[in-house]
Amino acid sequence: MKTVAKFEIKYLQYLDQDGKLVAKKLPKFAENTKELVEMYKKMVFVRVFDTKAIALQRTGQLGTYASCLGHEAVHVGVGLSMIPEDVFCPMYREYGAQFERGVHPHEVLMFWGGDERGNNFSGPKHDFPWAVPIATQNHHATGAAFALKYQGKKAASVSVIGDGGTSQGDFYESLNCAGAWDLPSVFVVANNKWAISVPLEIQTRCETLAQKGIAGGMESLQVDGNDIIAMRDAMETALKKARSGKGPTLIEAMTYRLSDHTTADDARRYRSEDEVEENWAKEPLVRLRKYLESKKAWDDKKEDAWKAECAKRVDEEVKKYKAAGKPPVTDMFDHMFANMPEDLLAQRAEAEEEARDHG
Ligand SMILES: Cc1ncc(C[n+]2csc(CCOP(=O)(O)OP(=O)(O)O)c2C)c(N)n1
Repeated sequence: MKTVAKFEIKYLQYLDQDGKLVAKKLPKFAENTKELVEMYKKMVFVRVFDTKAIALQRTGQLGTYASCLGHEAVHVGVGLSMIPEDVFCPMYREYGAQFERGVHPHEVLMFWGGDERGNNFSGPKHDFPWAVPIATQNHHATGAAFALKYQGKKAASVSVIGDGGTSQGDFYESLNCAGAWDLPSVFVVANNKWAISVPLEIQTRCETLAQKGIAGGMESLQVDGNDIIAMRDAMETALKKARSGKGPTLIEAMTYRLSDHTTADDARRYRSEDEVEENWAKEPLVRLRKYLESKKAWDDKKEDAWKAECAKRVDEEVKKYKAAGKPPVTDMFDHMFANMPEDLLAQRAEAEEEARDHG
């Protein structure tokens, strides 16, 4: 039998878990230590925000919340690589990317507090809101990429999906269209090893999730998703390629969910403490911090001052969230249809009357 096709999946990493450089040469942006300090500070901000959001939920001040603990390098890396004209199609825990896109932390809190006005965020209005049905955002990204190409714009779409989401039909369909039509799209898979309680080993028999992109006919690679330098570098390269008409890319970002799936979950019921501990040693903030310390660009004093500044900023955002007040009850009807169907119009009127009479 002859072989008719072969493929390989490359793995990109610059910093190992001890903050040591493992590549011969850094990408240009990373030669500038000041730039790396800024990137580190952004990840710390996301972590401070995330910790506060969990505290708010635990004290009954927020609905269910999906933590991004451990994912910071993936999301900040994605956000830093995008231009305003690109279109972002997130799932539900990419706060680092969204903050970069101009979404305010209090808008994220509003969303998780059950207030849809949080989805009418301050970021680029062409970005998509959170997609809780897993994998639908990939269709949105493919559609947006088609529109960008059709309009002749030099911009691309970026979606993020989890490892579990890559088992969905929507995921394959969107890759197939993007590949067949050479669309300007970057598909990020945040492989955090768990889809709620389903571990990666029983999710798929594929050695990598990146190879699913090969089936869609696109260049695909794995990246150390806890190494923000690798993440940003891979994203910038893929986006440049997409914007110049050279087609889509799939990036599998290898990371780990250090938190529960959401605040409604208790991950201790299905995963070992040893596994979690092992992954704390690989988390994204520590390795960049170690690298920066080795360059004398960061120390405990700077860390404490920055964390205090982040806490202050986050507290201001929490105040804005609390000051937003209750949304009108009609909000749950008003954002889906340009022309609402008759039965929903009737339900809307009923809800309005109920709210008027009983508050
Ligand atoms: C279409 C659909 N099916 C099922 C669910 C329920 N659900 C919510 S999150 C989740 C697991 C997602 O895991 P993964 O894609 O790995 O992303 P992660 O949350 O780990 O980042 C499931 C099954 C959903 N939201 N949408």
